[in-house]
Parts: sequence; C-alpha cells; structure tokens
Amino acid sequence: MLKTKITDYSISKEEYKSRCKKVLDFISQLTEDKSKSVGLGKLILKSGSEQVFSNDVHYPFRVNSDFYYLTGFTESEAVLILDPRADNPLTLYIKQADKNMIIWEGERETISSATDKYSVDVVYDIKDLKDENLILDEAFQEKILKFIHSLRAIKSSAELNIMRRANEIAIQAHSMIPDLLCSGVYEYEIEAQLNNVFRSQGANGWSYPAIVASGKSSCILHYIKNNQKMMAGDLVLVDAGAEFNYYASDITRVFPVEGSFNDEQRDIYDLVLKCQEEVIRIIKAGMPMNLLQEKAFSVLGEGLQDLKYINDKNNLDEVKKYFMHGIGHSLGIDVHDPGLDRKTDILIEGMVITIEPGLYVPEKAIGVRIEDNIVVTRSGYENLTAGLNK
Ligand SMILES: [Mn+2]
Repeated sequence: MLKTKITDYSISKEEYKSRCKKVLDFISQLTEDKSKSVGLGKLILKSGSEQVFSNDVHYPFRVNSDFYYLTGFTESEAVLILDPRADNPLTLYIKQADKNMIIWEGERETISSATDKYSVDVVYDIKDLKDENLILDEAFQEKILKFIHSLRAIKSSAELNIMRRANEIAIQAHSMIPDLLCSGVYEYEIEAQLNNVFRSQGANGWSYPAIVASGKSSCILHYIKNNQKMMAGDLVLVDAGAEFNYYASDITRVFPVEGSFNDEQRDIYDLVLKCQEEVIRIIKAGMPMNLLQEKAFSVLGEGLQDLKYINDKNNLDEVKKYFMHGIGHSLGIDVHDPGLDRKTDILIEGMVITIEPGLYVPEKAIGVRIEDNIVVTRSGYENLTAGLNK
C-alpha cells in the first residue's frame, strides 16, 4: 500500500474572511456613485448543480471555483450573496438534507454546522431565498468576477502548500510510468495507474482527464481516447495532474515506449527541453508573460532551423507550424486558472504558472511537450515539479 502523508492543508477561516472582505470593499468602491437599483451592488454566486451522467446517475459534484475560493464550501445548490450594504454582508444559503436524502446520500451541512465551519455572517436554508434576491446585473457581476480572478491569480502560502502537495502526488504518479512502458501495453493502462496513485494519495482525483498519447496521437493536443496499443519505436506523451484540496497540478512528460528515443525523436526532445529550461530560467516577478512566449519562439525557431525543419527562424508562421500553443497558463483551483492574460500581464510574486513548450511533427509521429509548474518569486522562481526527471 502507498502511504498517505498526514499534514494540515486547510485554509483558515480568517483567510476566507479576508478574501470576502476584499471583494466587499471592491463592490463598495464600484457602487459609491451609483443608484441603488435592484441587482446592482452585490455579488450572487452559485455553488452549482449536480449534472446527469445517465438516467438517475450523476457525475461526482465539483463546486464552482470562485465559490470555493470565497468560502471553502463544497456542496451543490448553495448560493452566496456578498452585499456590503446589507446588515449581514456575507450570506450563505445551503440545501439541507431531508430524511430521504440522508438515507440515500448521507448527511449534508446543516444551518448550525455551516454556521460553525464557514466564515460567513449568516447561513439560511436555500428554501428561504426569494427569487427577487437572485436578480442580477450581468455586466456588474462580470466586473466583480474579474476582480475575484485577479485575487485568485496570486497564491497565499497556504495555497502554495496545497499546490506543492498536488505536485508531489502527480510526481509520484508520473515517476511510475517508465517501469510500466513496453510494447503491447495500452495507453489506458497508464491512465489507470496514474488515477490509482492520485486517489490512493488522497487527491480528489485528476485535475483534468489524463492524456496518454502514443505514436501519432502525441501530436493531438487534447487527446483523451487513450485506447491505442503502444508499440516499440513509438514515443508516448503523458499529460496528467492531480487535484488535491481543489487545487490542480498539470505535468507533461514524454518517454520512448521501449528502449530509447531514435535520433529524430531525440533531436526534438532535446530542443523542447532546452527551450523549457531557458524559459524557466528567466522567470521572476516583473517579467511580462509575453516575453516568455517570445523566448520560447526564439529558442525553438533557432533549433528548428538548425535541424532543417524550417528555413527562417525569424518567420513566426514557420515556427508556429510546429509549436502552435501558448508557453503556459495560470494554475490554481482551475487547471487553466483565470486572472492572468498571457498577452498583456506581468508576472507577480505568488503567481503559479505552467511552462510547457512543445513541438509536434505528425508526419514523423513525434509530439513532445514538457511541462512543469512554477511559482513566481520576487527574485526568481520555485519549480514545484523539480522532483520529476526529464
Ligand atoms: Mn497545462
């Protein structure tokens, strides 16, 4: 059996409270000069509803990410209202279980348990929420959500601890892969082993469906069929991460299915690795995100020209034929976390981003992407994925 580490990865009530306070202050600022028309002046957030898998079976419920960020509350059918002008600015409405639900699904939070546990001012039953309290002004809501996303982009030390653990679990899963690979093994067998480690280490599960893509499929960016038999001579691209305490990890590695890379595979792999290392090296607070993308284009362009894949390293269209996606994205409660614009934003201390250059040559069945998760610090970076070979 795999041993599970026992450590406190919770986020304090005070931290949730201070997140909500920032949002309340922001709403107050926005509404200072405005009329008190209905729907303006408050944020209404829903935790989400269960989704049907088939007939009367549901997918496991996963709470809305903004709702989780502000409350830590994870049950369905709840509503959070942030209204700085109300007597109770933070109000949580929850769906309590009736006798029948307790028999089939077990306990849910009650008014009293939720009042104890969550840092809101008051908790009511969802049945007491009047429809007129749900009228909202979409444009106003969007502004508040954008502000929440800017908060979410910068991680606290408690969040970073959770994300370190999400990475540790994913590293443990990825580390097993080389021993499992040989000709005749199916891609889904690797997927199964990854999910096994995620769950047995206490993660919620995957943070996105694992990509196990061998041969030509390694060039399909979001391949999730994972149903091919892997063959000697193929390479396999594995892009998989765990969600731990609602925070994602997102790691990609590429391996030869049997033996070692052939020369063409090796050339591409070495170039992507060189690019990733050079991009990571220049990360620090104050660095514009688009310079990371430009750095990747320049390293890959030069390498592709040397390898005679392209004629002109400065012709971006030629480079983009082989590297057609972004260098990375913000990572957090969502695997593609909001709050960081790749074209315009500047890195800030406490942001967590992925760095994932790739090169894809379908005609040679070579798809290589190498992806680590990086915390931006004042003077540089912390690589959360440093413990995994590449
Ligand atoms: Mn990614």
